Amino acid sequence: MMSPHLLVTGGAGFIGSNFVHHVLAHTDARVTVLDKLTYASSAASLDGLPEGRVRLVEGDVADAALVEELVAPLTGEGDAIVHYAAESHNDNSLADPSPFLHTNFTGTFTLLEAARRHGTRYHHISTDEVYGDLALDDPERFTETTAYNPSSPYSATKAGSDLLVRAWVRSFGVQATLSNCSNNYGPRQHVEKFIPRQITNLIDGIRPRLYGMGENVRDWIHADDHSSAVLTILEKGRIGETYLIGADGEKSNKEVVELILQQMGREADDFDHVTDRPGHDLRYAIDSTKLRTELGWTPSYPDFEAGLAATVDWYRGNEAWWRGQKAATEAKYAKAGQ
Ligand code: NAD
Ligand code: TDX
Repeated sequence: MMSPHLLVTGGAGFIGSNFVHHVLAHTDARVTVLDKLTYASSAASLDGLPEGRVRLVEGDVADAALVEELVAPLTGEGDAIVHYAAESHNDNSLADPSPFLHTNFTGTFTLLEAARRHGTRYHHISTDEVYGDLALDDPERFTETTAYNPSSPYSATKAGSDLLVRAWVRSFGVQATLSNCSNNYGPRQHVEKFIPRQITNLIDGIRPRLYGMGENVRDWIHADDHSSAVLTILEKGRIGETYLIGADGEKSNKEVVELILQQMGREADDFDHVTDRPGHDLRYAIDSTKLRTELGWTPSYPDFEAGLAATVDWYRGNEAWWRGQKAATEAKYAKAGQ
């Protein structure tokens, strides 16, 4: 029997590349990565993978002819599309929403149409941001039945793409599953994102930047745990179902900055408050009971502080990976007073 063949979109980005590493280490699947190689990508994130089992195709998920060419051969047992590609940064979506509509919405539509034509198994990667935000003292967390209520252009386009998937399952019988995950951290995350920005700022002697008062809460999960959850859903998930992925990692932004400062040998109050993000979601929190009880998944990084320390070490040891993106990223933030 041929080994399964996965088409991983966005596989040169932070979480997609983590998934490619995970799949190659834990299965015998072959992987084709479809990635536009935008500013957020790094082909170097795919370095060191076994020759002959992974192929990188540079292209756009909204390019119907290219998508057709890549999806048509996925006819074997276990073959699937795993759709990570997206414009992923909220701050960018506030500056210019247009690429978010193109990639997140039209790109998903293009992949779904190909999956429909060929009967291809499809897994859709999404975010907890589609549910909007929670009050700090809300005892409830997000579940699979929480109503959609996105706040930013980014989360609105992700919500729209999720709804397309649900409609294509119901109306056309597309063999799809969905997952909505909380905030990821770990190696190879772009320096525009919160944790790598603060770590690399400190390496450069710049004080960390907290939006507003820093009270906003994010529910952190290591990217490796996100990947193991997605593989579990691909292997055991029920078609048409949504699974929430989270590792009980709620922390305020201020707590995270204080931890990074401590781990990097600085005073815990050595940070600055800067202009808040417009429409800034207050709190995200995931209840992942369904994934754990139905599919038997558990996270391997229950200790956020240990995972964060390993992430700090990774950025210290891999400056060549991020240095090229740092100045332009900070110049963009400086314009926004952040
Ligand atoms: P990222 O920005 O690091 O990577 C996105 C990748 O998609 C890049 O390699 C980019 O080149 C590629 N891409 C962008 N537009 C494309 C297009 N039109 N065609 C083909 N490729 C294109 O993002 P990430 O943080 O790795 O997020 C990956 C997925 O996970 C996204 O769908 C995001 O919504 C979801 N997600 C992210 C988080 C998080 O904390 N980062 C949490 C939950 C869900
Ligand atoms: O310099 C900063 N200071 C700061 O206080 C930056 C860059 C961010 N923040 C805050 C904003 C958020 O409350 O930190 C928190 C995390 O910010 P981001 O890293 O931009 O992530 P977030 O907006 O929460 O979205 C992330 O998680 C969900 C991903 O970027 C999304 O792709 C994913 O869907």
